[in-house]
Amino acid sequence: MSKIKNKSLRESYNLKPGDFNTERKPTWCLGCGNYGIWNSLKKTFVKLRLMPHEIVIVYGIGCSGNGANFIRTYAFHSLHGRALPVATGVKLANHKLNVLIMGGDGDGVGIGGNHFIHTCRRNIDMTYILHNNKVYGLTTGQTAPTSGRGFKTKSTPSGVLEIPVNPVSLALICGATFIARGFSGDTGHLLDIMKKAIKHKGFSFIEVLQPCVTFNKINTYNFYRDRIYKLEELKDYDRSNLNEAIKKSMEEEKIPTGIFYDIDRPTYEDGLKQIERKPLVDHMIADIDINRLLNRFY
Ligand SMILES: Cc1ncc(C[n+]2csc(CCOP(=O)(O)OP(=O)(O)O)c2C)c(N)n1
Ligand code: SF4
Repeated sequence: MSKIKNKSLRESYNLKPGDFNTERKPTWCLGCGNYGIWNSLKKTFVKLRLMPHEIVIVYGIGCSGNGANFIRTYAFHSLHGRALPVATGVKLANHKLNVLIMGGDGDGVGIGGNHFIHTCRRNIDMTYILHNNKVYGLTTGQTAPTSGRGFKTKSTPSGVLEIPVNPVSLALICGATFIARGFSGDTGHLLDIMKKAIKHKGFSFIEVLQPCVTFNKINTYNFYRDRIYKLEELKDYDRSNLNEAIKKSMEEEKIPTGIFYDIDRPTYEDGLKQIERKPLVDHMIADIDINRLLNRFY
């Protein structure tokens, strides 16, 4: 998280969650889990005393990506599956910004699965919020890589044959340094996770279980309420133990939520001499002979 510089200016603004609304009203279906995530995120910004101009959210393509129209920060509505590399570019251009990524499970662990693997191991200081509704919502209900075995959709009318991708397990074995799972039906708990994820120095990943009330009639609010428990309720759970975290992430009968893993490791930016003193965007480029550079590529 970027350092707060001008404290008095910040205090004089005293932002409320509603200040992060745009003039557009969300278009998500009534009851969609995206509303819970939207509310938690705006409250998180307020709790962390972040201002809209200090935040960039890079969105994937999907129902969650439409948040680009409803959250008042800098935003980049990228390509399907490509939000992570775009966010990486933003962060490296100006590492003083708080960079977040929001996208669906199809976007993040389907078409964008390759980027997910490499962003985890790179450990760039950004926060990825994966809206997992276990279906393709925006394109009206096809199977996603996270859909459960046997799940029937218009693209798999006889039921899914594969086992689903488990985003938390994947993030753990790929090297992300903060990994959590929240539920959009428990916005207080989600807010607490988001606050810690944004404050974490390194790549933080939150899988949010997000019911799609229109196209997924299996993974409903009640489905989750009957199965979810919080890792914080376990007395001896050690967030720095990778093996324990992997084991927990594989549980299926009951679904653990909360912070699975939280460790310190140098970030990608820490190793870049070029941005040691100031962000790339603050470097003078006036003296560079662009023609000489271009000629090298002819
Ligand atoms: C390269 C490319 N392939 C396919 C699509 C069509 N497409 C748009 S959104 C989407 C899937 C959305 O599912 P998910 O990422 O899980 O987000 P959700 O809508 O469920 O929030 C697909 C396949 C596209 N826009 N671009
Ligand atoms: S289709 Fe599903 S994910 Fe998309 S807005 Fe509607 S309920 Fe939400």
